[in-house]
Amino acid sequence: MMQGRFLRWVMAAAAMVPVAALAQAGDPKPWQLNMGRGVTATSQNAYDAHMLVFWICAAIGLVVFLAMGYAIFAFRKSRGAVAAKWSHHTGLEVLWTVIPVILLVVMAWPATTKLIAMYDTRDSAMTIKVTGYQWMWKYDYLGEDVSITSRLDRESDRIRQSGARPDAAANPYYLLDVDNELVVPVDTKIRFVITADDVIHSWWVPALGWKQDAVPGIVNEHWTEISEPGVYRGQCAELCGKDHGFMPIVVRAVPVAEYEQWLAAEKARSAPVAAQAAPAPAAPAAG
Ligand SMILES: [Cu+2]
Repeated sequence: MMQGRFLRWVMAAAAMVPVAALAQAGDPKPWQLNMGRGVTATSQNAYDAHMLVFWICAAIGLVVFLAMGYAIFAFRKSRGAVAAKWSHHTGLEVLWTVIPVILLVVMAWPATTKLIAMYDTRDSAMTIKVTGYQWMWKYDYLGEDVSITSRLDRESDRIRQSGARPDAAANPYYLLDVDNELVVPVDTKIRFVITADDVIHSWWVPALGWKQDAVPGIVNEHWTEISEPGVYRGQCAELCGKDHGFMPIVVRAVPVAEYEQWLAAEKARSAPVAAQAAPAPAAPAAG
């Protein structure tokens, strides 16, 4: 009877919930609702922690609203229901304290382990120094003598200066493309040291799963290990001046062999410049 109907309600509502949370990978898509799964252990850990909490919240919401709906419907005044008069129930009070505590521990335990792993930059295979400038990024491959400056690509810049309305079909990466991409190897633990030269910026590539402030005079660090080759885009995430919206980030993750080739080519390209920049030897004194 009444109970059978209640059970059918519960089952119908439960069937509707999974539609809300579908896993998504890589870069954000237009109208994406959930956070992305990303391409690093850090981003996937964050995604898993988020989904665990999401489902716990969804279950609590479901139980509370169903109980409330049932109470409103079944014990309505028109049916002659009279409110119970009690002010204290030890058993219930213990229950509604203990259950949330257990739930908090269940959520905090994995979240803390993941957070600790997220900040552990030890045993990195390489280090890249990221410096934020108004309004571009500089990447130094430490120990390799390779430096690149990465700024908004010419086409995006031309469109924005022209005042024309950008066309998403013709320029899908409008304001999300750069002249020089940050090339990194996959399956390699890369440490990033992040700072700025003028004002506070923030280096953020959603698919990597973290965002780090770039503060003048301070060196922050983070790490990443990308599992899938691909191009991952991001932006400066700190209001850093009038062109804050025009300093995108493009990370190109390639297989290790391809990265080695790229690095060798970059070294060869920058070597003559370095030689020119070196001070000329002092002329021998005339005797
Ligand atoms: Cu910035």
